[in-house]
Amino acid sequence: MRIEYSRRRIVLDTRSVVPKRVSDGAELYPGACLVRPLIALTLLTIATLSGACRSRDIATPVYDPVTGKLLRIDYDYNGDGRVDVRAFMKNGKTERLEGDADGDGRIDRWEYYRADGTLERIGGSTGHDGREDTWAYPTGGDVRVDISTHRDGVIDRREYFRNQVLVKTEADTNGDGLMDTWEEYEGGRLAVWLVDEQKATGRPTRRLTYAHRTDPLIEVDADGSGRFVPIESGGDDVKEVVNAAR
Ligand SMILES: [Ca+2]
Ligand SMILES: [Ca+2]
Repeated sequence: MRIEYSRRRIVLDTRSVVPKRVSDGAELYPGACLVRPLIALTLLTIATLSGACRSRDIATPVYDPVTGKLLRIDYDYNGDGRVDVRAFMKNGKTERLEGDADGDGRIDRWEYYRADGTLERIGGSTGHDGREDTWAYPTGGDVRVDISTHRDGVIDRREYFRNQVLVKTEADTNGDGLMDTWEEYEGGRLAVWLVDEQKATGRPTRRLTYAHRTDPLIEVDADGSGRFVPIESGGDDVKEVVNAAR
C-alpha cells in the first residue's frame, strides 16, 4: 500500500484491500483469505500473513444489533489483536474503508467507494496523525490530488498527475475560495506559471512561460479576457514576479 507524493511525482496504489463481493458474514472467512492484503504487506512478510489467514481470525464482521445488518468488517491481518483495516458496509457493499498501515494505532489511509463498488478516492494524512487532509482521485493513468494545506478540510490546492508525474497545480493562497496561482509542468519541469495578481477573480492575469535557460516570457491579461500580451521585461515589478514564481 503506497500513497507517496511529492511536488513532482506520485505513487498511488489503488488496489483495494476489500473483497469484491461480501453479502453476509458467512462469506467473509473464505473471502478474507483471498484479499490482497496490501496494507498488511507493508508491515508483514507474506509468510506471516499466510499464517494469519489460516487462523481464520483475519476478519470479524460487526452487525447492527437491532436490524442484524452487516455494518462493518474489521481485519486483523497479523493476528495481534489490533484491527488494521475497518471496512464500513452499506447494503452489502463496501462504502468506505479505514486502514492503519504502519500499525501505530492511527488511521493513515481512507478509501471511498461509489455505489457501483468502484474506488472513488483515497484519503491520506500528511501529518501521520490520523487527520485526513489529502484526497487522491484516480482515473486511469491520471490522478487529481486535493489538498487541505491548513488541514481544516478546506481544499486550497490541487495537483494533477499523469503517469505518476506532476503536470499542473492550482492553489488558493489567500483562502478566499478562488484559485489564484497555477503551475504547468512539462517533463517534471516548470513550464508555465500563472497568477491572479489581485487574487480576486479566479482567473490568471499574468503568465510566465519558461524556456530552457532563458528568462521567462512575461505576459499579462489585465481584463481577464483570456488573451495574454507580452510586456517589456527588466522592470522591478517583473523581477518581483519572476522571483515569486521561483
Ligand atoms: Ca497509522
Ligand atoms: Ca484565492
